[in-house]
Amino acid sequence: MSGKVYPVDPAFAERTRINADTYEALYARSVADPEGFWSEIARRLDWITPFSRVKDVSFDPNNLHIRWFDDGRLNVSANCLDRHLASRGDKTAIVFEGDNPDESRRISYRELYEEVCRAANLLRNLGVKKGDRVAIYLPMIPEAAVAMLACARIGAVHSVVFGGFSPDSLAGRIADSQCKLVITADEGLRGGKKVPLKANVDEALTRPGTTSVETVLVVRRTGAPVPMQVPRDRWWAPLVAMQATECAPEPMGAEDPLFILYTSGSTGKPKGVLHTTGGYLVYVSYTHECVFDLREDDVYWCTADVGWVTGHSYVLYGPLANGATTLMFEGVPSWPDVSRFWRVVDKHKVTLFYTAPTAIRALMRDGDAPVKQASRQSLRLLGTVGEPINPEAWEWYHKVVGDGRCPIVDTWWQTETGGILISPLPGATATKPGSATRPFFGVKPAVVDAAGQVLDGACEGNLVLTDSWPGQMRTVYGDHARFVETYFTAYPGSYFTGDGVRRDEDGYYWITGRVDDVINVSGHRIGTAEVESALVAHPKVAEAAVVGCPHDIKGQGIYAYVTLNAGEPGSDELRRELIGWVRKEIGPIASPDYLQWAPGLPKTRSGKIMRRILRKIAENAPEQLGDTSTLADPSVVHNLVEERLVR
Ligand code: 6R9
Repeated sequence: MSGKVYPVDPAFAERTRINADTYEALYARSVADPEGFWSEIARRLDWITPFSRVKDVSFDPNNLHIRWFDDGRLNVSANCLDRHLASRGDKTAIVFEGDNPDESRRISYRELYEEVCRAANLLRNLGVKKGDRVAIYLPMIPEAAVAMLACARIGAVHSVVFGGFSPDSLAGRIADSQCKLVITADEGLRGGKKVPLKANVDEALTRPGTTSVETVLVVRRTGAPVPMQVPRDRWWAPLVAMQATECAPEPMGAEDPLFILYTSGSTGKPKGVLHTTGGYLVYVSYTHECVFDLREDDVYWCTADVGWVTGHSYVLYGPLANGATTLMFEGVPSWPDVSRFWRVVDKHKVTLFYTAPTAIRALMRDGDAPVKQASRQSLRLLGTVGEPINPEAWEWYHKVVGDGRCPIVDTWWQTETGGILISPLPGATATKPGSATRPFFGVKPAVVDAAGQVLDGACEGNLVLTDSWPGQMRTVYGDHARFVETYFTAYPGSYFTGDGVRRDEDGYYWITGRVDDVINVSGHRIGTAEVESALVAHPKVAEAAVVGCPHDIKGQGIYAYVTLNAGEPGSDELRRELIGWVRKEIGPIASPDYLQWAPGLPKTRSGKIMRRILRKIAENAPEQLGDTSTLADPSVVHNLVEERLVR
C-alpha cells in the first residue's frame, strides 16, 4: 500500500455540484431518510404516472422483497431519447469508433430516436410483446444500443450475451429465459480478427431448449456470406428501414423487468440477474452524473462491452438518460497498436474516461511512450471498475495517462448492484490509490466477520449492505429461491456481496477481492464450478478442481487441477486439447492459464475438495498450506506441491 492521499483538486471542488461538505450532509440525509431523498432524486426522470410509494423493501429471507417507486410508470427509452429531443436533438448521443481506426461515426439524439423507433416497430411487427425475452448477441456497434433501447421501448426484456461467449454458453442463456428472438450480426470484428457470431447462433439453436426462438435478426457488419435459414433468419437493415420513425413507448411499471444479464456465481450455472425499470434508471443516471461530474459538453468514454453490466449501466443507460455524448468502441486497446486508446481520446476529444485495471496494467507494461504519442489534453477525469486496482497501476494511470491533472474514481459495484455503490466523488473525496473510498448516497455498507458479527471502526472482513438502493437486482430470473439463498442467507438481514473488504481509520473501503468461488479474470467473473463442469465433460477427464491464482495483467488467472481417467497419460498435447475444450465450451475468457495433472485431489473424509490447499499451491505458497491432517489422503498434497506449475 502506498499510503498516499491525493486531496480533492481545488478546481473540481469549486465548480462541482457536490463538495466534501455537501457529500457529508447529503449522505447523512440519504441514509436517515431514504424515502425523502430518493423521491427527490427520482424526479430527474420523466414519469408517465408519478409514483406515490418510494421504497418497499425487506431483506428478511422469509419475506424478501425489493420494490422502488412501485406504482409509478415510465419508459426507459423515452427517458433516454424522447425527452432530449427538444433541447438536444442535434447533440451527438453516440460516437462510434470502429475496430478499424479509419471508421467512426456520430449519431445525434434525433437520429438515434428515429432508429430506435424503427427497430421497436419492427420487433412489434415480428410479434414481440411486453415481457417477451430477446437475446442480443452483437459486437460493440450502434445497433447493439439500438436493439437494447428498442426492447426497452416496447417493454421486451433484453438479455445481452457477450460476443465472446461460445455457442453452448449462448444456448444456455437463451434456454434459461426462453427468448423469442435473437439479434446478432454476420460477424464481429475485434483487433482485426473476425468473430463468427451468426455461425455461433446457428450452432446454439441446435441445442436442446432453444426452440422458443422464432426469429433471428442479422445485422450486416463485415459482409461475410452467412447461411440464412428461411423463414427464421432475416436481415436487420432492410426490415428496419421499412418502419415508421415514430413508435409509442410502452408505459412500464417501475418494477417491470428491463433486462436480464447472466453472471457467474460460486455454484452452478450462471444466474440471470434481473433488473427492473424505475429504480435502475434513477440509480444509474444519478450515479453517472455524480461520480463522473458530468457536464453538458463532456465526451464520455467507457471502454466496457455492452455484454457486461458496465456496458449496460455506463455505456448506455446512465449516459443516455443524462443526455450525454457516449462513445462506443468496437476494438481492443492493443490494435492496431498499444496507443489506440489515447489516439481515440485525442480524435474525439474525450473528457471522461472509464476503463478496467486489467487494461491499465497491460498498457503500463508497454511503458509511457505509446501514451505520450497522444496529447490527452481533453481528459479531465479517469475512472476504473471491475477489480481491485493495485496502487502502482493507479499511480501510473494518474501520473502518465492523466498527466497528474485528472482525479481518479475507483468505482466498486457488481452486476447485482446495477450501479456504482462505493466510489470517490471527484469534487468531494480525497483519494487513496487502491481504495474505492466511500459509499455513494443511500448506500449502507457494513463489515462482518465469519460469524456475522458487524465490526466497528478500522477492520477487515466480508462486505455486506444493510439496506437497499434503487438499482439493486430484484431476483434471479426464474429462480427466486436461488436469489434469496445466494445473497440473503449468509448474513440474515443484509445483502452479501461475496467480496472481502478492509475499512481503514478514515472510513475508506479497500476491496480485497472475492471471498467465494468466483474468479475475477480481467474484470470478468468466472465461476470455478463452470470451468470444472466444462472439464469433466471431456471424455478423458475423471475429476477437476479450479481455483484462481495471481496474474500480473489479468489480476487473477485460472488454475485447473485435472485428474484423468485411470490409465490415461497426461501429455502436453492433451493439456492443450483440454484448454481448447474449455475455450470452446464457455468462451476464450474461461481458458485455464495453468493446467496441472493431479493423480489425486486433496479431499476431506466427507469427500469435499479442499480448495484452500489448492489455492496455496497455485499461489506458489506451499509453506502456507496449513493443517492437512484432516484430509482423507494427505499424501496427494506432496505430489501436487512437487509438480506445481508456478514457482
Ligand atoms: C461492475 C462489475 C463484480 C465484482 C465485485 C468485485 C469486483 C468490481 C471493483 C471490484 C475492487 C473495484 N470489482 N469493481 N473490486 N474494486 N472498483 O465489475 O460487475 O462483473 O459483476 O463484477 O468485481 O469483486 O464483486 P461484475
